[in-house]
Amino acid sequence: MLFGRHSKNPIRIADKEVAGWTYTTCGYCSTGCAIEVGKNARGQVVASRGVGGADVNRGKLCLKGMFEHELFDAKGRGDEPLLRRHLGESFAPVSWDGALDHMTAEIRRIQAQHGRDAFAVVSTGQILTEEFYTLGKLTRGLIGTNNYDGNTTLCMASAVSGYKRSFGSDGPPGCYQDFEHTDCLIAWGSNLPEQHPIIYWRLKEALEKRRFPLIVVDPRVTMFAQFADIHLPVKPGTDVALQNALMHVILAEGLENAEYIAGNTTGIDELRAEVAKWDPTTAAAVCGIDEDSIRNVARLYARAPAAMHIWTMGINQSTHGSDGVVGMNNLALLTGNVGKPGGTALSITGQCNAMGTREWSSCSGLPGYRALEKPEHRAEIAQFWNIDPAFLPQKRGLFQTDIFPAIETGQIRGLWLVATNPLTSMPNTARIRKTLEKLEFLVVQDSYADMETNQYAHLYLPAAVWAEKEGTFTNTERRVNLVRRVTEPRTGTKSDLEIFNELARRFDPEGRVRFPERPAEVFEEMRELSRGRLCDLSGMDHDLIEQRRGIQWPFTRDQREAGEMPPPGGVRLYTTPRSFQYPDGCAKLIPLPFVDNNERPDTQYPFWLNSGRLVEHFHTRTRTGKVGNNNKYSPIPFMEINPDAAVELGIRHQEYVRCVSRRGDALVMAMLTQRVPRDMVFIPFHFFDCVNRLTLGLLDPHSRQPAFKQSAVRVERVADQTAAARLCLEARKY
Ligand SMILES: Nc1nc2c(c(=O)[nH]1)N[C@H]1C(S)=C(S)[C@@H](COP(=O)(O)OP(=O)(O)OC[C@H]3O[C@@H](n4cnc5c(=O)[nH]c(N)nc54)[C@H](O)[C@@H]3O)O[C@H]1N2
Ligand SMILES: Nc1nc2c(c(=O)[nH]1)N[C@H]1C(S)=C(S)[C@@H](COP(=O)(O)OP(=O)(O)OC[C@H]3O[C@@H](n4cnc5c(=O)[nH]c(N)nc54)[C@H](O)[C@@H]3O)O[C@H]1N2
Ligand code: SF4
Ligand SMILES: [Mo]
Repeated sequence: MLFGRHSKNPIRIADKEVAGWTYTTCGYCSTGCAIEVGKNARGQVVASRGVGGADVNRGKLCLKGMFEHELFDAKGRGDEPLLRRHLGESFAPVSWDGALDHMTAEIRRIQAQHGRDAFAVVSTGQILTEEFYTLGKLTRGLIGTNNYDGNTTLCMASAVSGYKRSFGSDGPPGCYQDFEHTDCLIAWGSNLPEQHPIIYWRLKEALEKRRFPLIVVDPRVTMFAQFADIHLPVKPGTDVALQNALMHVILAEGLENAEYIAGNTTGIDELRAEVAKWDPTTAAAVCGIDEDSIRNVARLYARAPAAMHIWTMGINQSTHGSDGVVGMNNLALLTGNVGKPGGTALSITGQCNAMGTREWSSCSGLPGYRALEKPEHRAEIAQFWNIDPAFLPQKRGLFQTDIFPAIETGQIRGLWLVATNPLTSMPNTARIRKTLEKLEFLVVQDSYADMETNQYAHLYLPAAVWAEKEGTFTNTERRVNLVRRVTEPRTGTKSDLEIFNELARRFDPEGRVRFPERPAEVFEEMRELSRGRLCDLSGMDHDLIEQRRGIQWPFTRDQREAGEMPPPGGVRLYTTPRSFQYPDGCAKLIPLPFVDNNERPDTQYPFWLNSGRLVEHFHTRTRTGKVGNNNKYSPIPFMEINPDAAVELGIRHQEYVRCVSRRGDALVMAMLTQRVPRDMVFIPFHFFDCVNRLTLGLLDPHSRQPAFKQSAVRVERVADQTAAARLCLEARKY
């Protein structure tokens, strides 16, 4: 195929000779793009393309989706289970039966010697919902440990906690179609163009049809901030102060929706008393946003016929993460902006299936948004699974960020990691190393054997990846999408579902608890359990989901039987009066006193350390680090630093520097850019032994999510640039 000039140096794209395309769903971020993967006549996977008829992406894909087919055969895939008795030894191959027998025996030994909860499980937001559900049944129903959580504690825990506190349940109430209806959008701590490029494209399309104010709250001048009508460069970790001031103006100027508040909420008097303290002058001194801007934004937001918030990690990853979510919910409730077209508080989810794990994994509760704390929920699930209800714990156990400290103290002796790489993704990784060394038994179940945490594993289980498997993902707007199997699992690997099922047979040889083998059958169990719940998907099945290119929940059996087909986009929650999940149907307005507890810059460590992502890479690069076209853009660790700060330190563009915090140091290349203020550096977290050697990761009191975006560092120029370049090149790994 030829592009551009046809005579001189035309751009030539090789014909991939695709013989057939298979429909599936992208496995990177939570946007939920429908993707088709092409195979040639020899059965080799050769191409990816967007699906035109899918409401989410309408034929588009971002840089990651476009090359996703390359990851099946990427370097570093595991080919066989590996075992070693002691960490000092090298791994030896072991059969699947040998591996799973050994794992069962070790779990039983640890539980017998130290109690059931001494074995912990940490999973992910990146496997299929059917796999989450099955892992939950195995962990809660057969293994019986309460120390079971997911990497979502690093990611969406604050959103979950904030939704639960405000609305009585998790579940993002809005959808992408809200962009088409809103009259004002505030985006908090989200770099949408890079992290959710296709949601951003949906927003841009809506803006091209109909102008409305776009307000971006982010201490960095991201591409999103540059594109905004108003950029509020908030001081790190102070969003709650800004939210309180916005509420102060709304209430002081009588811009609230009194009728909605009276009919649908409780707690207005307590909220009023707290926000009375947050006049714009007081708040400006804390959050760094001038009082005129605060008033202007409050009026724009409250006077808009429909107004919405979106947010991502700039809010969640903070010591006030859960409060920041409640703050947006408060603003939405005060102005009656919940459950109406264009009026919502929509958390932009992170991982492809972070929603699936929230709904079905049993990590923080029981399937279908049920709570361990409620006896009737425990009884329902126990009966459905055919287990003794007394076997289930009566309250949730430790969060991921508390499981690691419990390993330090010897309370937890064994750990099973499913699709997560804490040695790169947790804060303060020097501490994580020491923690992992203490484990008597660590199992790593991952599609790639070269992921860093495997350095500390006793047993490695090679899992099939993405569309080598079949099942569903739920995206940001509660849309259940189907991942169809495109290609067989790589030789030597097993799907995560199969691994869970084989373990279940070992823990329950009589087959007392049912563990269906086919993903579609697992989905049928979830369908039954979802009936009457907020996340009701009882009207769906795999084929219908594929046919409709994804279906948003709720979609009930009654709707299906009545012949009511789900609309392509635009299903919302809490659309009728008093339909919140608290017993009285009202949402809670919650006062948010502000506590300033971050590690702040001082004379010794004069910079804020901010961290996050780049469009071309996904997380710890086990996938994008090996895809040529993605890795080319940023193959080595770097840091954004303001040119004025760099001049003072004698640092030139692209020189290597050492970044030092109270925890450790990291070598990075300095990129001089006005994107960061003078007192801040930003380091992407994709690189091993890099930014998370520096981070403190103080925890949010409600969600236990770490404040990855607020630590203090100093920056030193490295004298020997050649040696530094060599070290950085070595560290790039791929
Ligand atoms: N390309 C790509 N896309 C991804 C991912 C990826 O790794 N790569 N990961 C996916 C996942 S799991 C997630 S969770 C999402 C994350 O998506 P985002 O949250 O959009 O990405 P981040 O870069 O982590 O952080 C967003 C912004 O928060 C800002 N921020 C820092 N501190 C504050 C603060 O105190 N207040 C405010 N208001 N903002 C602040 C940062 O400057 C940054 O620009 O992306 C998903 N999409
Ligand atoms: N400093 C800093 N740190 C951060 C963040 C930040 O903004 N700043 N963000 C945090 C956030 S939001 C997140 S979500 C976490 C992510 O942190 P992690 O979850 O630890 O990072 P990933 O690289 O996504 O790890 C997922 C692993 O799953 C494997 N995998 C992929 N698909 C499959 C599969 O189908 N089966 C199996 N068994 N394995 C599979 C991948 O190879 C990879 O090793 O990082 C957190 N850490
Ligand atoms: S936006 Fe997200 S879901 Fe869509 S192609 Fe890119 S990574 Fe995949
Ligand atoms: Mo995330």
